[in-house]
Amino acid sequence: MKPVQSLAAIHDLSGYGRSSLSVIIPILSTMGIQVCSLPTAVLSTHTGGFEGYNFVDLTHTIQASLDHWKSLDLDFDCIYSGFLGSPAQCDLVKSCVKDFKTDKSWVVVDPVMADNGKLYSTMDQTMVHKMRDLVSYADLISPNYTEACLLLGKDYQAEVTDDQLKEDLVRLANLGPEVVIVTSVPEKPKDKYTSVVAYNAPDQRFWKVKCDYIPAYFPGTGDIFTSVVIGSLMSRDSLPMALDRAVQFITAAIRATYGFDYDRRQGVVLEKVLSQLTLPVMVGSYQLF
Ligand code: PXL
Repeated sequence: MKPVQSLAAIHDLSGYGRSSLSVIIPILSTMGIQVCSLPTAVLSTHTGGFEGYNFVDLTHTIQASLDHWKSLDLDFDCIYSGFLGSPAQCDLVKSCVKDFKTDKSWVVVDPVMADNGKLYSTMDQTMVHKMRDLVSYADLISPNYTEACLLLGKDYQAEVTDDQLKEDLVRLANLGPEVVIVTSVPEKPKDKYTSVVAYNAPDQRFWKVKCDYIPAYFPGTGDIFTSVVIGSLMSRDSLPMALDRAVQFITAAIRATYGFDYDRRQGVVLEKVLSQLTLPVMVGSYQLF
């Protein structure tokens, strides 16, 4: 028996600015899960607001790493992909799923492509198209609302009703995943609330966790959110409990950061709140909707 559960993390490594592997590894390690990294790209900084970043696409290295892992007869309890360095990497993620997924593994695809209605600078429509195919291999996906609209081929809307959201969640689940979580959903009034919604296709239940909107954008919060959800589900929390834990953690991280006079491109001050992940989750605020 393995002493701890293991996870293959297919994400970039950004040197400066807390995102992707720089937050995924500490979060999941703190939650008792071994992270095995398959870097998709190496960047000097993430792409969220820094000019002139150095971007090294690692597409050509991935198959050889997968082959080596295969020769070691590895398997993973979770395969988790995020920021990909090229559209071709979607096929490499599929190959990783084929070779390393067991009956009990979870496949999580966070289709990192865009936020606030805009594609990130390294992303294009080919990536959107390939990502739409990749999500059909996932058990769980966690797009933000902008990415959800891209996957569904619709324009980003700054306002959305609950009925429209439910329709979007079901359409996303119809692409393949059992569980769909959508973050950064606009709520009214816009400058006061935001929410996370989820749909669990097997029992057809819709969940919502409403959160206070803090008027500051911090890159990397999507990676933090999905990592906490994964750690929580792998520790056998229910889906709404995992959502609550992740929302509470993100809220704590943003609150711990917001008070500093600080360059927000660095992301949230994860180091100040990481230990909260070892505490039991507080009474939640999730609801069916
Ligand atoms: O947090 C998502 C993310 C991951 N990796 C890189 C990014 C971003 C978002 O901007 O630029 C390199």
